[in-house]
Amino acid sequence: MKIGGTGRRQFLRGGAALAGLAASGITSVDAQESEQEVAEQRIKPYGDRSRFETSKRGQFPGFTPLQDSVGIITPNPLHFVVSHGAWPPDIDPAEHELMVHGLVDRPLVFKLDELKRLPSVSRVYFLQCAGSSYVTLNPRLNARTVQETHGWTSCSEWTGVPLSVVLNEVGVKGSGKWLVAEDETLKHTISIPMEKAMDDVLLAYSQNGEAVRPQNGYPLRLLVPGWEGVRSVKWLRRIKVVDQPYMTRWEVSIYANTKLDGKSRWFQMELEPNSVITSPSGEQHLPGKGVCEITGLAWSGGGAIRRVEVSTNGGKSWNEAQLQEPVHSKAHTRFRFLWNWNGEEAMIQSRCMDERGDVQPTLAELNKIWGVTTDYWTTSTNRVQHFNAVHPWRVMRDGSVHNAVWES
Ligand SMILES: Nc1nc2c(c(=O)[nH]1)N[C@H]1C(S)=C(S)[C@@H](COP(=O)(O)O)O[C@H]1N2
Ligand SMILES: [Mo]
Repeated sequence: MKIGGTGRRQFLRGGAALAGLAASGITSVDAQESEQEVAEQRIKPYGDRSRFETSKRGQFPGFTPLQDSVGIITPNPLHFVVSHGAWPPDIDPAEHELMVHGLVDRPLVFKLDELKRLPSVSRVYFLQCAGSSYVTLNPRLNARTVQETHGWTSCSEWTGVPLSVVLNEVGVKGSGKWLVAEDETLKHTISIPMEKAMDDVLLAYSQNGEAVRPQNGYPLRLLVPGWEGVRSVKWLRRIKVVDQPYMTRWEVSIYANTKLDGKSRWFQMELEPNSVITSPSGEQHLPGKGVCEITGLAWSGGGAIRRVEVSTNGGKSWNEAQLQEPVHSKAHTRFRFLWNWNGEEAMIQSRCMDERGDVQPTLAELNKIWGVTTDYWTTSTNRVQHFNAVHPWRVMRDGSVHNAVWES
């Protein structure tokens, strides 16, 4: 017997017609076909979440809903997004190229496929916008939830080629001390010192086991671990090795901190130790007194988190929290502390220390470091970056939780 066509559909149709299965009481062709469809509906070739799950990024400015976070990995559809006025370009990976040139021995253009043939690594790293506290710091914006106070930080397992592999391939000349990275939209260029480029920077094409998503830089982005997010250029298309930083738009404007004397601090690359309690957090509600798990995230551009402490009395005393293992360097670190709430008003907060011994400051300590008063953060007309003060939440007797950052 000859069965027409090669597809499964034709096979079923041909086979059934010849055998007369329907007549013999065996499942009919149509039934078999719809079973196939039903199976696809059940399994879903590309899965989606339950209709009861509604966690989402803030509409603008794309904050990760940290209050819903568990563990350390941010789901890709909830990774925060900061794109300066740019729509994600619609890049065909088969067409995409990365040019590496400038002060090098052999300028090269890599197709994406060629990059993927080079040795790759996978690493868990956080990504955070240095302006993460932009909303926290602006009382007019009245940030209430941890999504609004800290939502410009996320954490993923990134896969890609170490930038050092590609730089060694092109051969950096002795005079090549910096590089300038440029994106496909031509709206975002940034300078990165050679030392960091050769250390742990990735040319990342994958995030949490799938291709980096368009909003986050598809098909190729830089991932500059532990440094302010602005350095991690999305939709990367060109790297030029140069002899000095290029003072590009973003590094000398909003990603600089203007101090009280009118001078700006530029190139504040590394992100300081930071942590926040994600649950219970602003606008959440404790069901009643008794056992309550306090949990949150800690991270530092200086390396691995060594210790996190939780206070439930406004910083008068501190308790050591448990860290989720393994602790990755320059990654979100989940901490947990079991609290027995007595039903009275309480101020809860966390602070962390990284492997260098750097400790997250309280607001008062941060003010001292900067030589400012709290007014500087709240009324400054200049955007202020790198705010990493200990963040308190106030728990009321009715179980409601409120942002208390300006009370501390
Ligand atoms: N091409 C391009 N790259 C970019 C940006 C951008 O606007 N365009 N924004 C930068 C900033 S300020 C941050 S904080 C991070 C945010 O990365 P994400 O949107 O994947 O979270 O990307 C950086 N890379
Ligand atoms: Mo940013």
